[in-house]
Amino acid sequence: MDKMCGNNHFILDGDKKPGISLQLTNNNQYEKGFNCTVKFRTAQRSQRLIITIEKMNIIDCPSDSLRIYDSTTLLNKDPKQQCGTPASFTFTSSTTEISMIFISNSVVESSGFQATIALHFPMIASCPQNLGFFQCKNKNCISTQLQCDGRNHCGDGTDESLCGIFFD
Ligand SMILES: [Ca+2]
Repeated sequence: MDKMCGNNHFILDGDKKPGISLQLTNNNQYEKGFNCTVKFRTAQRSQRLIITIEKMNIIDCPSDSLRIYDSTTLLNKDPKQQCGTPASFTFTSSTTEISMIFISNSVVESSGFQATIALHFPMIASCPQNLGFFQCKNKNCISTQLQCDGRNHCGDGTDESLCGIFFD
C-alpha cells in the first residue's frame, strides 16, 4: 500500500484485474506520520467489491488506524476493526468504490495489515465456474483466477479451501 497512496482509483476489471492483494507494509514497520488514501473502483456499474482484512497488527491504537469506506460510508465502524490485532474480517460494498485511509502518528509503529480486494459479480445469478466465476460459500461471486493463490478473496476463505487436495 505504501506505493499506492493518492487520489487516483485503481480499477478492478473482470478480465485483467479481478482482484488485488496489498499490505502495509513491505518493510518491518510502517512509517511514522503516514497519511495514505488508496481508492479502488469497479470497471462496470453492476459490479461490487469485497474487501478482506486478512491480518492486522496496529499496536499504537487508536492513534494509528485504518478506516475503510464504501463510497462515503464507513464500513469498519467498530473501533476494534480499525486498529489493534483483530481477527480477519470482510465487507462487500454496496457501491462501486472502496477507499482505505491509513493514518499513523509520530511514535510507535508496527507491521500494519494485509488485505485483499476482489470483484464481486452480483448480477450473475448462478456464478458458473465454467464461465470463469467461482461461487464462495458466503455467496460472493468472484473470478476463478483468484482461487488457490494463497490469499482470501471470498472473505470466508472458501476460494482457498479445496486447493490441491486431489493432486497432492
Ligand atoms: Ca484467493
